[in-house]
Amino acid sequence: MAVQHPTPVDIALMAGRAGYVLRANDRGRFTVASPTLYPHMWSWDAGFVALGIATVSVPRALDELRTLLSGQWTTGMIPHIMFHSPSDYFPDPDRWRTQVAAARPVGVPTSGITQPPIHVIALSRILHDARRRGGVDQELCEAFVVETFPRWLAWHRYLATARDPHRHGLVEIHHGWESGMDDSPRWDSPYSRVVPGPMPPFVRRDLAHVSDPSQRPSDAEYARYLWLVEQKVRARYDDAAYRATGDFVVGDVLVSALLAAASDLLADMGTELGADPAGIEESRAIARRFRTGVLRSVDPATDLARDLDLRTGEYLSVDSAAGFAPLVCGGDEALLRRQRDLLLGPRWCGHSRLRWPVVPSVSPASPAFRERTYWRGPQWPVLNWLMAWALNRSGEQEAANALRLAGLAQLVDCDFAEYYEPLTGEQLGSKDQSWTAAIALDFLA
Ligand code: 9YW
Repeated sequence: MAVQHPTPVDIALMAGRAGYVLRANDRGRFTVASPTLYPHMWSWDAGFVALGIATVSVPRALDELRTLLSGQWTTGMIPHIMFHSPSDYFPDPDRWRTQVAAARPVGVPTSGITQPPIHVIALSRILHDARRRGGVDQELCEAFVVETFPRWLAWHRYLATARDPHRHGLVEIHHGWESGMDDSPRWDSPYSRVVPGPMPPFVRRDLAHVSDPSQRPSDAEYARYLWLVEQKVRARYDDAAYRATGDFVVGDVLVSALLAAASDLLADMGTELGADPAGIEESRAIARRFRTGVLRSVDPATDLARDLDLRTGEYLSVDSAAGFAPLVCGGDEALLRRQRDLLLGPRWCGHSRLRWPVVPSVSPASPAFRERTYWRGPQWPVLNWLMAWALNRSGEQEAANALRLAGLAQLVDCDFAEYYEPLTGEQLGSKDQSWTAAIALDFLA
């Protein structure tokens, strides 16, 4: 179906409504991921949210990142959720029990796992905006980069060391939630070896906020997720102790590609602003190692990058959008062009049954594809934004713009849903999702 480009009126309405959503989800110094389903600050959501807010207010965008950094653990880890106030979200701090961890921050309860390192990519977008505006915005942002450079480096160093002790060049995740793509078929094989043991009973709260439970992970999947939390608690959130005992240990290609791209951008910003040369060199070395790891994982038969199950030593071949990790980290021009064509072609965005030619989480041509279930097929606007950003950065402006325009057309109803049914275009999950509104603002800027 041909994409109808948004009209100037659509654009004005969308920008206004996206700004309104972010304003409504603003809790002062942080933004909730969504008003009902996710009433806290999520790590990678905060990165996207910050870059969206920056199109309206650079100081407020920097505050978002500052708040996020206030939850950083002494290991350098940025936790995947910060719980600033009580709510009925589950798993809550009582389930995470991070008080057993020596490295937790003081003052704010957090979860005990991570999410993808999008933050420095967001920061570089914010710096770009701030420089375009000049004046106080530029001064504030440049000062923020200089001040926080060591904190971002510590975050990346944590991923590069504690999460890659054997130097595979792939960041190890200890939970599917750490990938940001909770129930993706990427994790079906490693989760098949996760057998829940005795743990406290639980009541899911997420199902109360959606009309149809099939849009969310199943109860059996949820039990495995909570079992891994138990295993992390038993290891006192020590990465080596978890590695020795935990059921789920996988090298994640998309997290690794984001780490490589973010490390290069950190080094670029550090060079421009006179940061510590040793830190800049360390950042470049991290970028090189993880780019190599991602490129090494590419399956020559499909041209897609593969996660590595570190419990079995096997690469995981699944047609998920994470396979386009090399687009994100770059490093192989010929592969990049092949991935561009693959992404826009009939197995992915150009699939004839798609309502909008927007990146689906799983290829509609794959047997694993399920159009209504969370990360098993639906389109997530942030993923589309990420691929558009990656193409743009690689000099593929035409392809990037195609994703951008299709992404905007998908959002023209201004409900900013969490994810979309790719065949019908129906909104799924939460409405007024902060990161969806944020990427719309960035696409419109
Ligand atoms: C959950 C907040 C988060 C995202 C994740 C997404 C979902 C939370 O929502 O996870 O409870 O399932 O999978 O990527 O950060 O938007």
